[in-house]
Amino acid sequence: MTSFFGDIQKIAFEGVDSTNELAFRHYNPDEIIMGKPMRDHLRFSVAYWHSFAWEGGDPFGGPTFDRPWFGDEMALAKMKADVAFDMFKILGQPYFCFHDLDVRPEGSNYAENTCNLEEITEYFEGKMAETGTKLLWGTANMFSNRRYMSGASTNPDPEVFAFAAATVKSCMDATHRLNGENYVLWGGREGYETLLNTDLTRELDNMGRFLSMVVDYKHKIGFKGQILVEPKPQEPSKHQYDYDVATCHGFLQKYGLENEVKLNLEQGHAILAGHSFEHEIALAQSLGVLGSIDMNRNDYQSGWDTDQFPNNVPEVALAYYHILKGGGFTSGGTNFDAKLRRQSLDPVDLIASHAGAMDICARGLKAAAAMLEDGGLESALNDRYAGWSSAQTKDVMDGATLESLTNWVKEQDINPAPKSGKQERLENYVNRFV
Ligand code: XLS
Ligand code: NI
Ligand code: NI
Repeated sequence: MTSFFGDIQKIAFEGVDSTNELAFRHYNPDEIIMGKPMRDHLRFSVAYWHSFAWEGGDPFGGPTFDRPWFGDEMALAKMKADVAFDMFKILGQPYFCFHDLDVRPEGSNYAENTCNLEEITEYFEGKMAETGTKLLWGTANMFSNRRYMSGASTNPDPEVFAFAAATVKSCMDATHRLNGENYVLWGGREGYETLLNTDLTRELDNMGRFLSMVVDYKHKIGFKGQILVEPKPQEPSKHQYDYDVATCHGFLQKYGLENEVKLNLEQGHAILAGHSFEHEIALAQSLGVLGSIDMNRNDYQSGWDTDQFPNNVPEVALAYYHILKGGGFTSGGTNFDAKLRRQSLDPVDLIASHAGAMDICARGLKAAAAMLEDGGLESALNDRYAGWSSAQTKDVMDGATLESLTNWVKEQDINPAPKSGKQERLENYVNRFV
């Protein structure tokens, strides 16, 4: 262990009555929920970028964090990895996620970038073997460097498209080598600032072509992980092509990728798109493209993607309700795409924020499982749609036409009576569990 976290010990489950700030009150990894340990339902992951690469800057001020590994040398990248894996040991979460840029020094060209990434990948291999921490997903940062200011796969310059392709190849190779369970593409600058300079049709076609190449390469190297695209409506681009679940699904269908690519859904992105998180999860579930989640929350007043740690149990409970209802994660998990506030300077803040978030998710999961086991929401849903299950309705609807239904309405003198949607009663029901 490095000395960064001082004498902080591995976080233990102490039960709901514990007043220890650094203990789990709800996350009991071995506890069986609906036939499976909590650990395997939640599949927690730490995001390398927010916890170890982000320096605490905002649009009005520079770094606030003072971390001994900030800098551009390989030795510092390794120190950062040492501290990261120390934190993974303390938290005991099974997974982590990274972008190439989070983990390796930026080189002066593609060859140096790749060489640096390979060196760190090898270093990670040792650390992962030693700690048992696994890789939920890897990804390429194709939005920070100025070469990507007009997009990566949607850049008007084919040389940038090629550079991005080569970069994704190197990150897929690293992810494959580390047995990553998914590979993510978030299109930070795959969008536009103004239509005055944007050929939208060409950009979308290029994005489709790029993603097809990613899928082809996955099969070529025998990478068994799931390819995921992460929807977000805007920020940094004014308008991003991967707007939300519905938009991404339409895009995947248009380019024939709907059976190859799933989605990584982020709480804050759902809110930015004007949806609730459970809406995005339920829709992805329904379209067969739910892959994984980035768990966080936005500030409810500012309207920015503030990537705060989750702390709203009812919201988290409904998210897991839909995940569990759909059978739970397969390759996906709960990645904390969340960062400290820039005033939270201390090493212990990094630990407490994650431990608290893990506890919130565990509470949400337990509430979700209790609701599913109780079956109240399911039976209310079945009642509401019961008309569609009757033998008579099935007969009438089978091959129905506007004329046949008109005849039915006339012959039976159909005169429907409105029924209550019971929203408040259902909300009260949910509140019994959260
Ligand atoms: C940014 C995204 C990013 C992705 C990975 O808003 O959430 O962090 O998850 O590139
Ligand atoms: Ni985000
Ligand atoms: Ni994200």
